[in-house]
Amino acid sequence: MELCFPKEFIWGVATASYQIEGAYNEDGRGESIWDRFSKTPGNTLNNDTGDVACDHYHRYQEDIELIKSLGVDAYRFSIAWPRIFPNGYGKPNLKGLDFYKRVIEELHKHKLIPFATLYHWDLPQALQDKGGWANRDTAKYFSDYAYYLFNQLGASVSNWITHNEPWCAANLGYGNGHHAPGIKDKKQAVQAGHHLLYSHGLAVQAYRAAGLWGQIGITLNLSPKYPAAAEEEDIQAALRADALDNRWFLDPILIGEYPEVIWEIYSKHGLEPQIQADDLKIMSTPIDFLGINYYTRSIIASDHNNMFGFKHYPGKNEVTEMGWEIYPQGLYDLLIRLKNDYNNIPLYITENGACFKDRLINCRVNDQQRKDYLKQHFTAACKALSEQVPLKGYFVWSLMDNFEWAFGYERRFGIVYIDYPTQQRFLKDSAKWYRDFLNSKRS
Ligand code: IFM
Repeated sequence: MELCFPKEFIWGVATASYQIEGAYNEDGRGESIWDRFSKTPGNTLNNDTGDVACDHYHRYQEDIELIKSLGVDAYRFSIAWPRIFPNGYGKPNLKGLDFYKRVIEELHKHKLIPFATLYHWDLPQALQDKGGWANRDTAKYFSDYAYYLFNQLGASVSNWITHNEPWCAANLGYGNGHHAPGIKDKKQAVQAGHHLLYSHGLAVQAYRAAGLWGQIGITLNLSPKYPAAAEEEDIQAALRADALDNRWFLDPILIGEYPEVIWEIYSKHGLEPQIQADDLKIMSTPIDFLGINYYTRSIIASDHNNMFGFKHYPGKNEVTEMGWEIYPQGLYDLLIRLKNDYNNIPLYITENGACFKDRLINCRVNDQQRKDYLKQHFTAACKALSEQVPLKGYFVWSLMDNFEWAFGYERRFGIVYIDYPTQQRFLKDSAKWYRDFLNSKRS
């Protein structure tokens, strides 16, 4: 397998600010929507919050040493907007900025390449009080925040990701309310999705205006859709599901249009987003790469009781602790499809990994299933690479167990185990396997 990954291929691990940092009220950090949401009883499993999380804010040096010990090339992390602008805009908080300067400095000291995500869901609560992503002004505040960071950090960070999974930020945050800010309003969800993509375009333009030499892209959660049966109805249903979940985000960015089939359905129900003349042009400002978060596939059958005319079917394979079917072939299919449909855009897998019930026994976590999961997905990526897919790198989600949003700390995705009461870190067997895999490639 190792033979098919070129020498310059970038291997990494990924995390996100609210999931690991803790220090929720230190050094001038403002409140985020996730502070507010997780502190509202009943919103997260066991009412867990990110107040302490992995205490990475205080332990970042130890954590970066750990990352280095894995032998990876790069580290993907996110920047907490409310640490930089506690109210979303206005006067920057230099102590917050200084934290990320120190993280980046430490990464460079260890010869690790930083990949910085600007938005991984921790919107300043002050902006939510004005309507959050459903308010168009938030897009402008986002691009100002981005421009500030490009100027402050752009000389030492050359890989930028505007948004992580805008599908989730819009649909889970404003549609079904499972995520912060916990709003259940389909119309707001569609509008929020539009503003997220519009803010992405503005941020890419800001990056170009800053005259920097690095690369910028966006990360989407993508899940290929397969018809439940080889019948026309299910095939059409799967295409609609793909247009709704994947193309609704891919096409505006990479082609400059929304898929018509979904636009029509939204319009019929008065749900289409309000858009202004140049929005799609701005949203499709050329990017340097597309980030893909891949975890599973979907199986789709036709269902006329549903607004979009489809329903989900369970898969036949083993599932992870999240209930997500393990389907590495889906990663291969997705990579091939992105290459073909989107003009060879350079790709990074910015997240791939799995949640299992881990047990720490005598300082060891034997997570054979996670090892298998990673091995199978690496193999799928390898197969795609051998078919000329322009895949440039692969980040395992996650470096360490962390706050898994509405599922709190019960769901573990890390290759490093966190013993939360002591904050001790333990390499799981999957981390050792990943380290050995990387070492064998280099020897
Ligand atoms: O933990 C999340 C991450 O924040 C975004 N992508 C999916 C992961 C697992 O659910």
